[in-house]
Amino acid sequence: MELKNKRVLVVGLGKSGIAAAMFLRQQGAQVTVSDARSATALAKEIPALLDAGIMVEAGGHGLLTFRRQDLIVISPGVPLDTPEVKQVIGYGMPVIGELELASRFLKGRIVAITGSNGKTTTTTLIGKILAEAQLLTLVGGNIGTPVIDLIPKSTDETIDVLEVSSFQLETIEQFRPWIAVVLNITPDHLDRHGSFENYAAMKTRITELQQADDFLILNAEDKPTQMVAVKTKAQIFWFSPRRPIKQGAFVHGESIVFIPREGAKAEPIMPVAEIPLKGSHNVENVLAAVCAARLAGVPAEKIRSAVTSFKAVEHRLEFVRSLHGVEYFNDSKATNVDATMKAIAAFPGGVHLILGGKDKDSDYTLLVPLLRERVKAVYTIGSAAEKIERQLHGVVKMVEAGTMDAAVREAQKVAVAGDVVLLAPACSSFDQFENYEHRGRVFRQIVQELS
Ligand code: UMA
Repeated sequence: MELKNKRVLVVGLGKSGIAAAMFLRQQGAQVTVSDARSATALAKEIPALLDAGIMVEAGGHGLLTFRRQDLIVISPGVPLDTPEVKQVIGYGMPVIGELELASRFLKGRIVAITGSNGKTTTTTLIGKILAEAQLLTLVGGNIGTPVIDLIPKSTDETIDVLEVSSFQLETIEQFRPWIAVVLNITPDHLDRHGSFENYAAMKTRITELQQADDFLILNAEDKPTQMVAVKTKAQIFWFSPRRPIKQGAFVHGESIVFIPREGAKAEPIMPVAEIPLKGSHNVENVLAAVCAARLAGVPAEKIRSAVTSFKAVEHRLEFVRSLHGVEYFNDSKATNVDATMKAIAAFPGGVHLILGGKDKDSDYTLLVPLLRERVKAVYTIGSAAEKIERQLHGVVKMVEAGTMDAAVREAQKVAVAGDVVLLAPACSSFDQFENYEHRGRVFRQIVQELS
């Protein structure tokens, strides 16, 4: 991809946009960035960009700025139906995302992980297993490090383990993973994708350019994920915690086993009891990681030692503290209903659940059976509170807490020894926090300060 002297517009000045703009500039492009936020809000970011010779448009996107370009690179958080983006696509202007741009320059083999839930845990775990097996491993993507930032470290020998979101997959053109993983597809981001079908179609794009010498790892227990199998040319490896698989990883008795090809003997990998993470969904994440690691050539004993020493990733069912016999867990990354269901299901009962934030067109009634079975009270926060209260009225005790601080304190008042206070909000965070990490940190701090 020749970028020298090309006029390139980067839309969105978050992590991806800044990384893309700087990279494009280094490649000799004439770069402009455009962001909806005001110059005041971007005061921290703008000076470094100007110093690098990058032009900045703040406080909104100007159609003229968009029309003057040779290429547009959009951040994952910018929808394709943003009016200016839509218009230039209509004129035939090339529009790609940061993932696509990065993948044109990234060296090494790509392991890409997508799914509605479990992406970050599985990405981190695969990265850890490969690194501990002495493979040159880079980890990035939706997990927090823009893929572009991996380019300087990537070589023909590296394995680039990338968490990829539906937002990033929406704008790929040539992105072709050597190993692709689809963990599950459950409703999420419906406000952006319009329907579950559109969202599932975006996730399916992960395998669009895979060929017969690539691998696709799929969840045999998740119907929408099974549909991805129809769309691939890659060799499929399945995983299941419930039943035997002909080619892939599954739980056999008390152990995880792997079958490298149909008809081959099952290789024992590790006892399920040695997985140090809470929740049955994490067994699925480990099974997916086992498939990826075996396909990358990592022997069973190395996988076992890396998994057994793995610690829960921050904000994913992260244990915060125990106070007067009440345990506090931070699952701020539970930004959709399915993730919240998995979080509740990780506990036998006595749950005080903090729910709410920015609604994503979600159906909270899906929580009803688990709320009845395991939850003592729900504490609502954020702008989705009213909808949640309406949908869950009469199901379980509801406390309109409003803020995180009030929610934690109200829960502390009534929780008794053996109970769990769980932040698993089923919503995005952007109404009250910068992002889910910020929300998780605020929760953790409030909990640490309880006496
Ligand atoms: N913006 C505009 N115009 C718009 C919309 C947004 O200018 O129409 C601007 C905002 O004002 C802001 C910037 O775009 O300045 C934000 O861009 P962004 O939302 O793409 O955020 P980044 O900081 O670049 O972070 C992105 C991912 N964010 C999203 O997909 C929303 C991060 O995933 C990712 O870690 C990062 O790139 C590095 O790859 C976060 C996420 O929430 C964790 N992902 C979703 C999820 O996991 O569910 C998909």
